[in-house]
Amino acid sequence: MMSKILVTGSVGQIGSELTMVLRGIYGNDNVVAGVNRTQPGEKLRDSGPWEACDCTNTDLVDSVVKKHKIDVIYHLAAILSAVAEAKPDLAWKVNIDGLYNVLEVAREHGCAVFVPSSIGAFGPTTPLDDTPQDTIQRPTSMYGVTKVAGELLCDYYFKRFQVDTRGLRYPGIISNETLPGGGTTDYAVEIFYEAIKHKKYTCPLGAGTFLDMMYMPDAIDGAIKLMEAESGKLKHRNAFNVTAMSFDPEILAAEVKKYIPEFTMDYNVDPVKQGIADSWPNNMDDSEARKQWGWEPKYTLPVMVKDMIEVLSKKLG
Ligand code: NAD
Ligand code: AKB
Repeated sequence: MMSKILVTGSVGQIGSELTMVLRGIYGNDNVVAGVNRTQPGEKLRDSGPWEACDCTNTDLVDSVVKKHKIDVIYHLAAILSAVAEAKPDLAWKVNIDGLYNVLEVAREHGCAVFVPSSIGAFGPTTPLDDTPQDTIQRPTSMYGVTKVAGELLCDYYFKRFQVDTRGLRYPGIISNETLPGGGTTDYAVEIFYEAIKHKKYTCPLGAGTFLDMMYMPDAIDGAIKLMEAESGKLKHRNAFNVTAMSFDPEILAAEVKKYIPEFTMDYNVDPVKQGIADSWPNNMDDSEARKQWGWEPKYTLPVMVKDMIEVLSKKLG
């Protein structure tokens, strides 16, 4: 049976690309782009259906799911870590109340739900190297609090109501279509725009800050592969550690310099972002995702950097 899919937060960094890939696979008319206040861009608007879908409004989510007979929801609407620290009330409303509403609608209409978690679901007492799939999760950021609660809520809806919830703990996602939405790992995208436009970048995270990262095509493949995986094979559902590379700003800058030799980087450390980054894993162990549903990222750091420079150089003229 062909899936009818709703993507919430579809104009965001991940949604803007995931929606288009889903349309390519499942058919344009079968993938509804859910938007909040921002109007969808031309690509999303002209290639398939779109609907206003503020996840804090249960009736609205319910009416979109009913109208389009949705059976799979990719729930991407969220407030990211740096914005969540500045606006904890909004983060709670969107990341917790919004998720609860989506799960309730999914329960009512029998939808499967993909919900991204994050490296932000870990905290300073987590083992930060080779972070295991099952380990201490005591995050100290508002974003992290909502991500752990979200993982647990999704597990609960599966156990209690058999809602087919699945999720990935994404690391920082690097992409060239839509700018990131206010996270701690945004520097790893911004550096490319600044290097190409101005040949210099001021980094808000200090040298030596190692974090897991991933290129967008792998992030999209992972989400779809997990949603297509045979349910019986999944021992964990919410949420799988997944990573593709780990680096600090110095290593990334050195890689960028290979293409733009005159590029220079200095630092102006943002204490909020640095505090969050220091509490997140340096590199996660994603062997459970590899074992249970065949996770296998394709992009290494050098391949990702080459592609980012090529694509953005064309895009930015
Ligand atoms: P983003 O900030 O780029 O996009 C989120 C979208 O949600 C935005 O378009 C925003 O307008 C929308 N939104 C906000 N409030 C809403 C509401 N009330 N109703 C409906 N939509 C609303 O975020 P993203 O990077 O695309 O992230 C998608 C998901 O992946 C989030 O759950 C995020 O926590 C997770 N994630 C992202 C990254 C990353 O590096 N991008 C890493 C780990 C996890
Ligand atoms: C953020 O930095 O908030 C996100 C994430 C890793 O969850 N990019």
